[in-house]
Amino acid sequence: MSLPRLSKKLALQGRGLELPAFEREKIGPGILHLGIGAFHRAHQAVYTDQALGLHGGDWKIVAASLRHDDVLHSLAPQDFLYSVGTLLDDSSQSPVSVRVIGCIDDVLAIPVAGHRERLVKLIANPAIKVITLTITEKGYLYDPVSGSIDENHKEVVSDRENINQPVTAPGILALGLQRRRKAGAGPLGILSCDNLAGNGHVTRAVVKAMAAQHDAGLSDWIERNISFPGSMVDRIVPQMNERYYELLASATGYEDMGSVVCEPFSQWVIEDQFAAGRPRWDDAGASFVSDAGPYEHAKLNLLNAAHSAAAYSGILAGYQTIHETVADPGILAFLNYLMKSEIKPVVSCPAGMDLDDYQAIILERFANQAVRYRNAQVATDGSKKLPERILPVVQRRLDLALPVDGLCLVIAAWLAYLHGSDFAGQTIEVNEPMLLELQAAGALSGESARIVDALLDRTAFAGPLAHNQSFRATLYRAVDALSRRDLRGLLDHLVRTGKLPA
Ligand code: CS2
Repeated sequence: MSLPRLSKKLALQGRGLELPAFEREKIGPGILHLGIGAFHRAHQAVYTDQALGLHGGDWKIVAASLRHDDVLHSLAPQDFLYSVGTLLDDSSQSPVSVRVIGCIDDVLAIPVAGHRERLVKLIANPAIKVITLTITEKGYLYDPVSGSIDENHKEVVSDRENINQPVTAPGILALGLQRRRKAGAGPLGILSCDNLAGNGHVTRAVVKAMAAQHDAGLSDWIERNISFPGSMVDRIVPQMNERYYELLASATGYEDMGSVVCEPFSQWVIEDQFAAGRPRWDDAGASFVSDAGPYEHAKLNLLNAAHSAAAYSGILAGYQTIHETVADPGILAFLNYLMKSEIKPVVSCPAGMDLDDYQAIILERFANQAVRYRNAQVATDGSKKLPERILPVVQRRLDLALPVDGLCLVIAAWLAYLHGSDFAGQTIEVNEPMLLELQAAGALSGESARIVDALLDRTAFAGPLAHNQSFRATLYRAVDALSRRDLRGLLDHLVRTGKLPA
């Protein structure tokens, strides 16, 4: 039997769902969001919806997709309503609890003719007071070595040559802010919600670098008028699949092509620096702090680092999902070792947080069987993720002359994953923006030492760490040890001795 489609005409009462507690038509937009993927829909939009229900205010979201138009086509026929399914564990009576989100006002998609111009106009619209971003690590085009935009990236080069037709997020923001300045539309806050250390500083740097292409005055104007609060975001949001669509359809009795699912846990720590005000996200559970740095570091270097470690080792061992991977005692022991012995000693603890508890909660979240988070999803874009998650920890340990064997094994596992097959010879899906560059450099085949030299000498992957001989030597041992393809034996040795085999 075919189900009716979710829309504002569909009666939603009586279905056991949490519904928007505000009158959608009476509230205007105040937030522009770039990157309307599943994470935004299951995280910031949920906080915003809750804050609107409590306090009202013109804070609806216009959300834009920079590369695709699929979210536009799923949400537009539903009047931009969608459902968030929180996946509950086996002990709960129902497998999912559903909340309908009403705070999306409109969706733009750059591939659609005219939408880029609408997006740029919105940035210049005084009603927009906050711009939020989930554009993934690679969307910032940030070069950590120069501390600014990657001037050599082909999209950056193209945006510089066509400053009025930008394709990158920093280019679009710079053009919009130029119009905002001209229109006298006033200050605003730009809030990055991506997994990058110092995400506020990174955003400021790349937007100002693009703005300097317009005119020098624009960069100064941005410095004086635009705030770039940093934030730490946390919620595990698996990709949708048939099973999840069916689960939601049976829980709601309607069809929703824009729905998302997520784990129960959610956290958002935000620096309270909003140049033109903000919704009361704190009443919806977010925390406002003066410095999000320690929270970002703890999250990136414990949760995200362990996620990547689990994903690459899990893939090589033939597992599909994070929860299956952490059910493997050898891999679980490796993750515990990595966090406890190599990461925690050099991560500064945010006030009031116990890192041992944090580690236990992270592993419990990974083990949630209801959340089928694919290893392949975590494994994407390793060249952009590992420099945020693993390399800073390596650097801190080497500064203290501490060994980095387990951390190097994660990097070696990433390189092994890039070969495209697991240790049983099965083909695996590889998503890596630097793949061609790594291949051309010779970092994907041959002797272990040659692979490491190619990675460190001929690519920008490791930044200044490339010159550290102890890092190079340990990475060489890790690549070599892994080339013997005995993952179990290797992890066991490492966990017992704290060392890779000589
Ligand atoms: C994950 C993150 O896909 C990944 O790389 O490590 O998306 C992770 O699920 C989130 O950061 C959790 O907040």
